[in-house]
Amino acid sequence: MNKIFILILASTLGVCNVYAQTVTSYPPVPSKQQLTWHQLEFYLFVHFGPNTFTDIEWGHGDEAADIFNPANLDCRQWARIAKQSGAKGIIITAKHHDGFCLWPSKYSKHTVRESKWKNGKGDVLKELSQACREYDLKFGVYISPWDRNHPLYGTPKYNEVFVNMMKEIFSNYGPIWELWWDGANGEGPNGKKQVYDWRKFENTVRKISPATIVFSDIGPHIRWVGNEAGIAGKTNWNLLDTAGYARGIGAPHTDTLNQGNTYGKNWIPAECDVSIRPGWFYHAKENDKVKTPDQLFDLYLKSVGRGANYLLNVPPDMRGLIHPNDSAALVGFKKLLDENFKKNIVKSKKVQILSGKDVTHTNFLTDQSTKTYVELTRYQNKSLKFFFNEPVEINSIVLQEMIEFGQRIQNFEFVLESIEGTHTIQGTTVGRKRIISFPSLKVKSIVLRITQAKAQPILSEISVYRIEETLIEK
Ligand code: FUL
Repeated sequence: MNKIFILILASTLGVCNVYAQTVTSYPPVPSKQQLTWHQLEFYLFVHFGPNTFTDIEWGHGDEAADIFNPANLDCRQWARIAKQSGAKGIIITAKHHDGFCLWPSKYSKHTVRESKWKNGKGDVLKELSQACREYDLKFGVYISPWDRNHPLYGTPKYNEVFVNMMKEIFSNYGPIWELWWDGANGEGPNGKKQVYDWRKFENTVRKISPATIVFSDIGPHIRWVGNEAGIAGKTNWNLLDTAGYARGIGAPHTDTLNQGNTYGKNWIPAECDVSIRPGWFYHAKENDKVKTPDQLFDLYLKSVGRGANYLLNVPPDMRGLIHPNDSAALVGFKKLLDENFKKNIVKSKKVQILSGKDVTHTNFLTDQSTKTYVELTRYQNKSLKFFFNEPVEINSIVLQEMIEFGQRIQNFEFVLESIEGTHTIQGTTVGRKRIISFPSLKVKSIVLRITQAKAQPILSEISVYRIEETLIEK
């Protein structure tokens, strides 16, 4: 039964007063690939390369390739840990700013082939792409356009080199799920800056791998969140205006990247990149500075809980393995997610839709299916209510908007009736997921009102939890 039919049937039976036939998209809307991307929520970033061995963050490109020599590299260990932590994929620095290629590229002389590792016969992209396939993880690559090693950098010919490298990667290790174009752009070995041919880069990807999601500061498919702390705006539109900006040489203000544009012309959602350690690459001196499971959970609330995706960097050490401190933190984080979001207090519970004196009911918002939804026509006159016979203790409410029809909600409010009195909590955007957490209250009822929207709001789910009090958003 398709969802339109379910809704028509429901309204015919008087189960709820929603009218599926009025549902029209409010553009811009996400593409099919972007929708799938939204559903992934959380995945790992892996920064690995010569910097791992030189103990610095930005290699100069003149380091001897020999330095790259992980004694026990095991991409299956990375994949296993990613899987255990609930991550849905891995994006690796195939080439960072030092230009060193983690695959034996024909278009560079600074690669794994020139290193001591496996006598120059190793290929990290091959091993990781295979491990991801084995563990059912998406595989993505970061390829830095900035290259501090390549002799052609700073000349038009480098654009060809970059295109050829992408072609190599797509054809030898694909499918590539996400491609990460970093924004840093400095001088090459000859002191020159590159004028990138972004149009050509983009056309190449579109032609050879149209399903790949492309990240850069301003998209085309996914945008940078404007900070490297993993935090999306409390107001977070999946929309961005990019006219007048050029990739690599100009982007909207970081606040705009953080919050999006309310009436932005393009669907370009935010991805929150952040490292589990202070640096992006492994440094032994940071072994005791790994984020705790609680901190990782807080970042989940501030990224996924604000409608963005969470890209968490976990850098392997000089052996080529994820350090036990990092894997312990990841496992702890997964445990917190599982335990705290296990019991949805309103699962399958009927929601009352109040409109003047009319009261109808729906369970589409609590059926744990993002396929059923409720459109609130004339939303200004409506509120949604959960009533509890016995007061229940809660401190988190999760809202989900049906983003395939466009992001619509601008402001909402919860009125919580507790034994101590009435508490009002206000919020702005919802998007794919919005988690609101607050100090615990024993509530008799929860009322939700959408106070401002760009078009009739369409909700797909509401869930309610009591998470550990120490975990509510800091
Ligand atoms: C930045 C880079 O300069 C850092 O080294 C790191 O790769 C980070 C994710 O992006 O622009």
